[in-house]
Amino acid sequence: MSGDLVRPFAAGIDGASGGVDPAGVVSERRLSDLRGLFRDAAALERAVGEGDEVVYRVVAAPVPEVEGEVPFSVTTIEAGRVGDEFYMTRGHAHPEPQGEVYFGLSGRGVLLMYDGEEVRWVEIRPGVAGYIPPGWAHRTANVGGEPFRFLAVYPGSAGHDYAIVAEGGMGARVVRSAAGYEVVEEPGGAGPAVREYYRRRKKRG
Ligand code: PAN
Ligand code: ZN
Repeated sequence: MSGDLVRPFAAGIDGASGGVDPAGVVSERRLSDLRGLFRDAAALERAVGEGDEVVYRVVAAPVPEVEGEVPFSVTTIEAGRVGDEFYMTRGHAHPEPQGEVYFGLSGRGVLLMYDGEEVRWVEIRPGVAGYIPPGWAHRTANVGGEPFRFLAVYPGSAGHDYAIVAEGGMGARVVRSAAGYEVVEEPGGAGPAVREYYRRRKKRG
């Protein structure tokens, strides 16, 4: 494995376009990829029918997701809503309880974190770093009127578990309000199985 470690390099990070140069894997998520995640399923289906636009794009640097490496990527979330809920990422937990750092590049977003019991969130703007401790599932939402972009840096052995968020939720939703946005907790959203999942992983961390 260690023989495959990448050679030293520098990458250009373009906060205005979300580009990474050189780039590795680029992935896009459309509205239809986010079925089941927004509260207003009917509004989501209408939007899928009206063009199924790209909600976010992740451009990764060419660093493999293996132990010892430290992959990094830039996420761009477009501005928009499904019903009252802001465009957001699918959200995941790292099955190996590993931390992660987000760094705001452009626009304004909310980094939502959930350990199965407690919801925490921080606002990310250009120049602000958000810290995700081991054992906290995470999702970001664009709460502004322009694309929200951030750099993510995480251990290569962290892994990504999407099912646990798809099934158990994030304990809260980021929705429009008179003040702009608010984070609304959803008590009882996660069943005991989900709480146990996070509790177990947090201990291992
Ligand atoms: C980020 C996320 C990225 C997209 O790089 O993977 O923002 O979100 P989803 O992976 O939830 O679709 C990260 O947290 N990596 O670990
Ligand atoms: Zn992550």
